[in-house]
Amino acid sequence: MTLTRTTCPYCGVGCGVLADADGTIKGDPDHPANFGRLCSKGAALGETIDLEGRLLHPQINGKQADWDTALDLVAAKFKAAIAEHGPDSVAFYASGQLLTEDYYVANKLMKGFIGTANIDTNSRLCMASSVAGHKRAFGTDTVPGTYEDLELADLIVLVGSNLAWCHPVLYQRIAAAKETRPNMRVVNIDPRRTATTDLADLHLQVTPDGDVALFNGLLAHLADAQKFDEEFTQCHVNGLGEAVEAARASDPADTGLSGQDLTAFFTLWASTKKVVTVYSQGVNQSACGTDKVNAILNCHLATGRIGKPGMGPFSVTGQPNAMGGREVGGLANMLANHLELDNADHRQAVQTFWDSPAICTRPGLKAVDLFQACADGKIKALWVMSTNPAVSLPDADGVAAAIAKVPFVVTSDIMEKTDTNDLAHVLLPATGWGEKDGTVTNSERRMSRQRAFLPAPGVAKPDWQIISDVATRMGFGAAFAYQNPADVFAEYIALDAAVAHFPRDLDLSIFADADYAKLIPTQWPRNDKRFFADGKFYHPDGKARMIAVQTHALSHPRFTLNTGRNRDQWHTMTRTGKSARLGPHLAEPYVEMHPEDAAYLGASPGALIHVESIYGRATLRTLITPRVAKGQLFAPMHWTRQRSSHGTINSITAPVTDPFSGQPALKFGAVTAEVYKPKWYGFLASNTELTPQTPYAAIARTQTGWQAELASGRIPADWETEARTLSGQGEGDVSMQSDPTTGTVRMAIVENGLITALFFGSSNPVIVSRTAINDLIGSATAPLTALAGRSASDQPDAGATVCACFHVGRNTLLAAAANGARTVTALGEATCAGTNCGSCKPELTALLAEASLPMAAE
Ligand SMILES: Nc1nc2c(c(=O)[nH]1)N[C@H]1C(S)=C(S)[C@@H](COP(=O)(O)OP(=O)(O)OC[C@H]3O[C@@H](n4cnc5c(=O)[nH]c(N)nc54)[C@H](O)[C@@H]3O)O[C@H]1N2
Ligand SMILES: Nc1nc2c(c(=O)[nH]1)N[C@H]1C(S)=C(S)[C@@H](COP(=O)(O)OP(=O)(O)OC[C@H]3O[C@@H](n4cnc5c(=O)[nH]c(N)nc54)[C@H](O)[C@@H]3O)O[C@H]1N2
Ligand code: SF4
Ligand SMILES: [Mo]
Repeated sequence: MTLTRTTCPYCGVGCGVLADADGTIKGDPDHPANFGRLCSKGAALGETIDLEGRLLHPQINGKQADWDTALDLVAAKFKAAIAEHGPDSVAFYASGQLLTEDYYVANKLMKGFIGTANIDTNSRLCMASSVAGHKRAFGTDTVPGTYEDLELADLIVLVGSNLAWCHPVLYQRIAAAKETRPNMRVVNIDPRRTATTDLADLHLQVTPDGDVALFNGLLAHLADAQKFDEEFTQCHVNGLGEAVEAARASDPADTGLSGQDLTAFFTLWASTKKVVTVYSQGVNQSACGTDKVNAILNCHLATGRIGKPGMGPFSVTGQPNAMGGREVGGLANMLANHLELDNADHRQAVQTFWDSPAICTRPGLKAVDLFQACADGKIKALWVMSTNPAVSLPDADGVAAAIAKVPFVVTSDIMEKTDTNDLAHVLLPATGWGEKDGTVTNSERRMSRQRAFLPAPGVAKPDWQIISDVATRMGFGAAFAYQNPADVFAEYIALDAAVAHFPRDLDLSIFADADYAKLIPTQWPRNDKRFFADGKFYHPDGKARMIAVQTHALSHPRFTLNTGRNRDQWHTMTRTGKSARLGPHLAEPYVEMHPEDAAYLGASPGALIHVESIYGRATLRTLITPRVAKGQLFAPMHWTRQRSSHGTINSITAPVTDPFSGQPALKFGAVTAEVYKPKWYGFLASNTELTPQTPYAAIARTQTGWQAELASGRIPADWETEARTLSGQGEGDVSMQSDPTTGTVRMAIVENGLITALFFGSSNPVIVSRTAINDLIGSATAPLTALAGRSASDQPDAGATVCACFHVGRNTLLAAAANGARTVTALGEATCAGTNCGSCKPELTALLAEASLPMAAE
């Protein structure tokens, strides 16, 4: 079988994948990002390429339309808005999940032809603070690190990064390096304990946003310990004195860490030359995100620990093409190809190259402001591409209301039902991963090809083509006459050559003669060049800048909210949510809460909690755990209104942004919390898709169909009718058991001898094994056995899924551990867990270390 060589569409690690239309997915052993490894999400890609839920045809106001009608309408509406209200009255909101070719074309249409910079992207929520910090320090947005540096380092500092879940293959590479070089040290800086912490020699449970104080403290320590690289700083760095002065002014107590922890960290850092500091959203997504970035960069610049093997700051990108989006200049304050919007020569050069009628002259609206402008009625036509802002932006309900106010909204997506699509007038079907061709750039600046191995479904088209078709209908046909993505790529590389005389870090000359079809993963500027090795930076004087960063007083209300990611879900779940393999690992929107907080609120395990802010309310299952500090709640960002009644966490996050980058502070906000006391809780498993209408509901895909967690303040008049309505199963025989004294009801619906639905209701949170119940759906198990709430007696209950690849549950693992499997390897031999993608290994370690805490849906 010939497998197609392509790249994973999820995280910024950018793993090479070998894929086939029959669903075969393998890690590409020759790809330098992963050398054959894949994580659980990558390994399950085959389960997400079916056409269930796909948008296959254009739609206008909910009705199927042909391409000509839809494209004519989009072009006409954008033209009319521009004619009547000017170019700033229209906006694009794009995504780091677009391919470079798509992104380039969208940026060109907006900035060169429509003539406004009102194109921003979800990278504003993701990488903007790193971009701003890099520019302040280096003069350019340069990520100097490479993955190899992680393996060469003697100390890796992970700041605000849950690498084990979010960049699993990088985590595995570090874990492997640490195994071969046991002297390697890992420090994890995160207000909560995560799967990543298990690899760390030192966990600094910093106070939220205490990072500036921490790295300022480090800089002051390095100064005192005379660890600065005098020669390097004298020749290559400005601003050292002011930065050190500011660092000395900040109070280490603001880190919330003990003197012992601080000393341990400072001396380790000071005494280790090869230090790589990896940072991610715990740094970027903050009201002081840019300052956090510069506080980190300051320490590397002062010690000259940059531009050399095994050392340097390393901002890891989240999305598969976050880096490519930055290259093409997809943000509202960038031009193209790392050129500056506020530089008239740069603008002139781009306009000449594009031969365009216009060029934007000032920055456009950044994401949060863009949707505020929608709310204010200033945006008359909006096009959302490959992102789901009604879920992923702070104050998501406000954003949804703002989108609903825009007179004309277009979305391009691969799925039909999303919270943002629900608000659009026109839906345009895009080809998705496996169906389209193009390039992506990963965290280490390595460009790889995504290649198609599936036909386009329905009449879906690639994004670059959809955008070009609209551009053509707006009268710009000559400049958008691309026949294929290779044409776009060639133009992008040619633009780079045309502006090569401007000093920039971006240099794509290595791709000048590339054979697009055969393009192998390649780093810019050259595979062998190390940025800043020569001490040259990109400020006009060629030097880097240390920035004086100050700490700000933070108020700490009784409860604050931190948000982030789960191991097996991707953002708003439009793709990973389809996979039964990925569904069971944390199957319900939950909130991590410290045991003392649970006691304070009177929340028992499994209780539902209302978490509220001035923006809205979320209702989440408690996961009581000392992983989070007292007063700090943590909730995942993944749940949408499609999958939960009140699980969309951004309903309560605030649109507070960093002053330099405009990136929202999604990790720290004031909230209140109280226990929700419904009259009954329920769990429902079914062989059909569920759309329950109870006041609290959360659905998930399972191996045998769907499951729903339910709760309501109203006891139904008749449980049988209720269960039939909730499961949508009018047919079938019902077996029911109820116990009025405990307030429990159990029901099985059986059709043709097979169980089609099982319902468990209780006045307390339902305690049954979800895995065992789901496994019974579709089986011929006798209803009474099924209603016992566990699997048939010869099959012990596997417990909550830990290993997604082999569907190994917690109880199975605990049993294996009790039988003598005391290492991760031994658990793997006994149960297969962790032996495919390895993403669950940190959880296996935790499970071995202690009988770890109950998962949300247990
Ligand atoms: N499984 C999975 N992987 C993904 C994604 C996904 O959706 N699912 N998304 C991808 C994308 S786009 C991105 S951007 C990356 C994000 O990757 P990460 O940034 O690693 O993930 P997050 O969970 O958002 O946040 C990381 C950590 O920041 C911590 N944190 C919160 N506040 C602070 C603080 O003040 N200081 C410090 N030091 N830490 C803090 C949180 O507790 C959290 O553990 O993941 C990528 N990979
Ligand atoms: N509270 C909180 N909120 C957050 C974060 C957080 O940590 N906490 N993280 C933020 C970050 S870092 C990010 S990156 C964002 C991510 O947030 P979003 O970008 O909104 O999330 P996705 O679910 O990845 O949305 C991608 C959309 O594109 C569609 N799609 C997939 N492939 C294609 C394609 O090829 N073409 C087109 N046209 N569409 C496609 C998908 O179906 C989906 O609807 O969320 C941000 N929001
Ligand atoms: S680490 Fe996982 S999600 Fe990220 S690119 Fe690799 S396989 Fe895909
Ligand atoms: Mo992201």
